[in-house]
Amino acid sequence: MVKRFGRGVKTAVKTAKDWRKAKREARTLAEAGVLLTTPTPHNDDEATHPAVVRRTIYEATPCRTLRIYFIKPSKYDEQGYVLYYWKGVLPNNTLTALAALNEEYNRMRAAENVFIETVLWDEIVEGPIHADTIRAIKDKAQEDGVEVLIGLAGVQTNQYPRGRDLALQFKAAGFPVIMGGFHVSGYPDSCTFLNSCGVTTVVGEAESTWVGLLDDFLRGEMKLHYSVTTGIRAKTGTGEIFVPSIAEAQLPAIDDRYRTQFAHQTMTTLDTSRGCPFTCSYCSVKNVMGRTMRARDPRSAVDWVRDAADYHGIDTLFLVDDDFFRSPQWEPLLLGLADLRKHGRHVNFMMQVDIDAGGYADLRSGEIDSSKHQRSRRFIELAKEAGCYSAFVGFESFNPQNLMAATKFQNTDRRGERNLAMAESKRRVLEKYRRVVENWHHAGIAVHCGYMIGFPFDTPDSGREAALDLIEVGVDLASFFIVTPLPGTEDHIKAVEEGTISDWDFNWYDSDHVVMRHPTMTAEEILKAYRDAYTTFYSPWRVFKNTLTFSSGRGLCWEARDSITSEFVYWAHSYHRGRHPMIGGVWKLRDPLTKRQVITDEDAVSLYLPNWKVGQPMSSVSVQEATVAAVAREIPTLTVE
Ligand code: B12
Ligand code: SF4
Repeated sequence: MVKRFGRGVKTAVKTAKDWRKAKREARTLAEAGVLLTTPTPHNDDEATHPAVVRRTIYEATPCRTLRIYFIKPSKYDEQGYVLYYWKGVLPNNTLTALAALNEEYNRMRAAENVFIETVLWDEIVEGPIHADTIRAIKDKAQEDGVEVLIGLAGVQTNQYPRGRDLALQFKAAGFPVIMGGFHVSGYPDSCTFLNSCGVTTVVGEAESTWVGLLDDFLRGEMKLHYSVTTGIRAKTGTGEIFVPSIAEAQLPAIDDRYRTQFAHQTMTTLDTSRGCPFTCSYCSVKNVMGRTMRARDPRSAVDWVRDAADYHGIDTLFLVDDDFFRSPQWEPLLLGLADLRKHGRHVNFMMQVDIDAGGYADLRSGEIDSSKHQRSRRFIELAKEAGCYSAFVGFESFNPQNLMAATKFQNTDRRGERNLAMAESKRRVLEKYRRVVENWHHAGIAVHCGYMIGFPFDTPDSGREAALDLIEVGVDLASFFIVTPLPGTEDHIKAVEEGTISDWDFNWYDSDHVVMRHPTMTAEEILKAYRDAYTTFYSPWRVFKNTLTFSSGRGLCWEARDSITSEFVYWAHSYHRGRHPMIGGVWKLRDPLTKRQVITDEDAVSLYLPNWKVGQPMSSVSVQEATVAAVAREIPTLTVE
């Protein structure tokens, strides 16, 4: 039986106005896609690093054209509507990384009369896709005589329900559909389901699978499932996987049209390395990207930053590497960025690092400066010279029992002393965090920390206590998260084994909701502790003081003060509105046509693909046949009771 939401919302209303709007959007995006995929180096030197998109006069030659829509699905909000904003906070790195792979494909297959167009659609800022948009995409493709492939991109677990609903609607309309990202990469059950509906899944990083997949598609032989089977063998938290080397991988494309959707339009993202050597039990990075660190060629990355500044006016970067301090190439990259500054490109950046990156002053009397400390000292020095203004550091808990339970040993401070009293152990963690914050501040760099609520040894007072401790150690910005058993993590495996999962609706796996039972606290107590944490840290008085003083008094550089002052207000505002700031934006909008109608996979398939035979994985041939058959059908009418 199909579960339905909503009270009398006529989601099936198809006005000519909506249709025209959707068609216009598809046309604009298609044009943007052409610009995106046709970089022309402006002199011979730059022919070697043409990753950055430039507006060029482009002369088309008739060829087989495949228009790929990379769509980043949003999620459903508390009322069941697709969450989206007038302006976003950060452009999505997955979209730009995938767009770059298409550019590379075009270069590789230039002699074969095939051209790939890229269209990026980020639902959180470009608005939800509905039935009329799907029609418009189809009509536009027919008008232009191009083929279309739909790629649902960077789908995280909380975006899976929305991504799945879109995948099935596109499938019903006859499009070939692929889904990639952390959710399918960490949760084989969703792959099995999607494959059984004819949706192709891609597990892991696409750098080594994309060319093969596109070749298969163009031959009419796209498979239902792709994963990385060559490259570097990397350990995970539970076994081993293959991951691609990214040394020579195409750098992200910059789409100027897409950037206009964001509040800070001169900012973009770059992943310079991938993987993480640590084994935190709540995190899927080590299991999807492996524990062996891999980096892009630092020279190409620095050239990319130079081009981004010169041709796109980029002045701020978010290095999305999970732990830039563990990148094998941090030193040449920071030196290169520092050199760019000396040559007039003032590009500032924020980055994510582990606790040890800032741990250099962690010395007791009589201890000598170890190589570990020297490395951290050098790292901070160079980060400052290279233009870093903010370091995101995962503190996650002050309680060493929680850190041990989450196997986040790197944050504890035992120094070989096994039988430390709990009070002493806690004091040491606090002191370690304090020294780390002081070290970053000493270089003028702000500290943004991640902190989790709902670990096994947390109590109803943990939220408020944590916020007070974070204020005491001098953290500039804090993001709080509710502990969530994300598929693909050890925490998820354990929660399933112990039967502690309380909500299987993945829409709520956004670390803003309680989806797992706690050993001692109720869900309400966890939520209250979470709320206490942010209302204490972002109290009206602290917001007022921080704004009035322009974040002064902590030795931060000008760029850090500038960004922390506005981010502090935005973070406070988001939390007070009950939204996680990292899933946020400016001015929330609502499209009544896209109200959620189903929760489970089974209900989704009954609603969107009513005549589909679910359950038996199909061969690639039958997928093509079924897709052709589906073209003849109408897009299911999205009606609710
Ligand atoms: C940067 C980042 C953010 C940024 C935003 C993104 C940005 N501006 O780019 C911010 C800080 C806002 C953020 C927020 C959140 N994040 Co985040 N984030 C990351 C991080 C560190 C890097 C993402 C990235 O760019 N990776 C590099 C790209 C190239 O990799 P990728 O996205 O996986 O894409 C590759 C493959 O998956 C595959 N692929 C992906 N899509 C597709 C599609 C097709 C068709 C194909 C063929 C292939 C393919 O090919 C790609 C290229 O190799 C990742 C961790 C990580 N290592 O990826 C966490 C991560 C993705 N985030 C995570 C989470 C949970 C969140 C939040 C929910 C947290 C919160 N409560 O705020 C929010 C959700 C926000 C949102 N709406 O997306 C989790 C997701 C886990 C899961 N199973 O859901 C991750 C994995 C971190 C973790 N510790 O587990 N995040
Ligand atoms: S939480 Fe951070 S340090 Fe821990 S495994 Fe994940 S990326 Fe690495």
